[in-house]
Amino acid sequence: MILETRKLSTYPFALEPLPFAYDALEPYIDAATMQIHHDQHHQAYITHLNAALKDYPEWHDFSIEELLRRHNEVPVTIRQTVLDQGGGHLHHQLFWKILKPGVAGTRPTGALAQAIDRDFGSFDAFKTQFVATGAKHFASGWVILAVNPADGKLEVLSRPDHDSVLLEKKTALLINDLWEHAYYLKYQSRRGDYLNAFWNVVNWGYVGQRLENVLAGDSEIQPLRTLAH
Ligand code: MN3
Repeated sequence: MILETRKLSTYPFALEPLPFAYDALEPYIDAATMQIHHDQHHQAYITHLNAALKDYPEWHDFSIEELLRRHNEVPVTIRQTVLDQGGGHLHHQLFWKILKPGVAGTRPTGALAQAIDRDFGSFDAFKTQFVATGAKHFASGWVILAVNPADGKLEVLSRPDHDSVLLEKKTALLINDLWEHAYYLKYQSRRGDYLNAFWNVVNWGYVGQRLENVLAGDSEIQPLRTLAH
């Protein structure tokens, strides 16, 4: 099982199945959006990423996190593709794990709840900031609850396109997709309604586990391997 997971995490990258049915997040996220978003948009990022890497076997045993963090070493001919399509793959892979049916009304617990109270004042204040940051973000991108592994501090930010906070040495704990493909079929221009509905489908257990992993020193910000070449 561990080997399978590791295999999925390097070239050729593969689309993992959704861990629930397309309609499982109704009425908050509709089935048609989930199917198109996962099967077509996420698959397209993976297809383009693999196509770009195909002729560069020296990069085939790197995880997507490593490829993004080392983008300045990736051949310039595929560098922007790795950032764009690879960032899209990384973000969507995380996004599907953050979503969960049947969790409306749940909230963070443990270390995550404490960190949110410490850095935002309260859970409600955090949610307000997350929604406001997502609502005012111009055009496509992501709204992100990030942690800085250096000091454990949480912050809410937004980034354009598929720009990953890994490049800023931070770890994304919770993300929401601000691209119109994520909400337009159901919400059209009402991005704020989509952002508020999101709270009904957040897997707080998984988000909390991500923070605990970072606090235990097991973050995606590992020291980079020394390259052979
Ligand atoms: Mn998307």
